[in-house]
Parts: sequence; C-alpha cells; structure tokens
Amino acid sequence: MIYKGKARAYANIALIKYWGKRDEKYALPMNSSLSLTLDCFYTETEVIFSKDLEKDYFYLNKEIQDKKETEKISKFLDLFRKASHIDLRAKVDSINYLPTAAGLASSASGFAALAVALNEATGLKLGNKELSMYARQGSGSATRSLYGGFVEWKKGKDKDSYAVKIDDATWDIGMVIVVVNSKEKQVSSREGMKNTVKTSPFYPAWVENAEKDIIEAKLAIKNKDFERLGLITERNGLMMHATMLGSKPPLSYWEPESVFVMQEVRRLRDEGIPCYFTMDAGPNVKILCRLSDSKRIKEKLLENFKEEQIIISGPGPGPSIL
Ligand code: FM0
Repeated sequence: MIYKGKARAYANIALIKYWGKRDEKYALPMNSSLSLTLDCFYTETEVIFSKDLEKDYFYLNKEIQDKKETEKISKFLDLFRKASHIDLRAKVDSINYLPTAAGLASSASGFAALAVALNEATGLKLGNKELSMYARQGSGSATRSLYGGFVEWKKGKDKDSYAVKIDDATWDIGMVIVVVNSKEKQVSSREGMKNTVKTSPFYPAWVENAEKDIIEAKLAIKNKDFERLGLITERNGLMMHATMLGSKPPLSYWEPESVFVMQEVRRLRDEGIPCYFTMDAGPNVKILCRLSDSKRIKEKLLENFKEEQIIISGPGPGPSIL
C-alpha cells in the first residue's frame, strides 16, 4: 500500500512580526502577526508513505538529511499519522526554489508545502484553516504560508490559533530583498525568541504594541494606504529587534551592511520613492515597495551590491497541489 502527495507553497515575510510563544508544546504565539506571501521563493515537497519503508527519510535539495533534521520531520509526520491512522513510515522529498543561494528562511514554505502534501497523501481533506494549525506546529511562520497575498496569523485563545487571508494584494506592491550575507545564523529564531520572552524587560511592551500594529496594518491594507502600511511595517520590525537587544545575553542579527541598506532606504524615501525596510532573524533586509518602483530601487542598490544579491518579488499565491 502506498499513499502519496505533492505540493508547492510560497515563502512569506512578516510585516507585523511573530516573536515569542506562549506555549512551546503547541507552538502558540504571544501575538498575532501579518505577512505578505512572496512569489520569488517556494518549496516543492513530495511525501510517500509505504509499508516497504522501515523508517522516515528526509531529502532536502536531493541530499539526505541527518538524524536531527529527520526527527523534526518525523514529529510533524506523526501529527498526520495520528489523525489519519496511517501507521506507515514515509519518504519526504523537498526542494527549495530560490533565485540565488540567498540564505532566506525556508521553514515557512517548507512546512506549509509538507502540510499540504500530507493532506493529499493521507486523504484527510483538511481545510486551509486546519492545515494552517498543523503547519504552525512545524514552524510558526509556516502558518501564514497557507494563503497568498496579505495573511494574518491570529494568536487565538487556548489551542485555537490559525491563519486567515486579509487581501489578495493584487495592487501595486512588492518587495526587494537584499541578501547581505547568506551564512547560517548562529542563533535560530526558535531559540532567540524563547530567550527574549524569558529575559527581555521590553517584552511585555512588544506584545501590547503588536496588537495595536495589527489593527493599524489591517486598516492600511483595507484602504490600500501603502505609506501607512510601510511606516507601521518599518516601526514594528525595529521594535522586534529592540526587544531582542534587551534580552540577556543581548541578541542582534544585524551586520554593518544591514544598517547600510536601512540608511539607503531612508535616503530613497527622501528622494521621493516610498519604500520601507524590515528584517527578520538574519542580516538580510527586505524592502516593501511599490512593485512599479522595484527596478529603480534595485538600480540604486546595484551601486553597492552585486546583481545576485538583489531579488525582486511580487505578491505570491497560496499553495498548490502538484
Ligand atoms: O516571520 O520557532 O517561524 O513573523 O521570521 O519555527 O515557530 O522560524 F523575524 C523573525 C520566524 C520569526 C518573524 O520564526 O520560528 C516572522 C520571524 P518557530 P519561526
């Protein structure tokens, strides 16, 4: 007996960030977050359950993964094995499609693609809301990759925390991603956020403010008010980094080039191009802009960065079954 499924899911970048869990076991977030799904980067994953397999196998970009990585996947497979009563081992084959070796987070598109492939393979026929709750338990940011466009991941009550679509983002909006460095990060977001929750005196203020930012960002999206959305995005990202700077030991993902790009964005804005930066748990900078301005922004950055360090992306769609 063989059960098989294959799916594609796109990455997303948070405009209002997720940083911290209130429950580690069920991966429940402290605050709601809001993202834009991107079309420049996606993961395709195939999963096959078979009675001929004596253990789980996980291939990433055609390379077999070690015990630690495979265990993470096995735990995620267990959620679906339990729900579907399919007690077979599986082979998971995952490929990340990126324009360059960008070192961008792939856990969001990765776990979203795996969740959709597993839904197909097990025949569970879960809806997107349920699937986003499964994806959440693989990686928090994956919750939001179950939809295209602007997506909110609602923090919810008790164990109820899932993603909803806010807007298709079919207006003139996009991102320019500046890859300043593609080295492996030293502190994972998982560990970084855990320690921030535990030790940063700024953390309660972060949580309180995040809910206000969500309301304001949703209003800006509803009114297609790009500048308001940009300003709230930039401020929220900086506040997340301020919160982690306050933790013990202090945590920072910034590199000198990151600061340089942030200053360039401010300069571009002064020159009349509306654009706003945000950063995640790494040194790369993402610039929210009008898609129609993205080429001009890229040209400006080409004065200091190489072609392959600058990626333009439009809004991406939700996952698809392959
Ligand atoms: O995406 O511990 O999902 O909202 O990217 O796997 O739940 O890797 F800037 C950081 C992503 C965090 C913000 O954390 O953590 C965001 C971040 P996990 P993730």
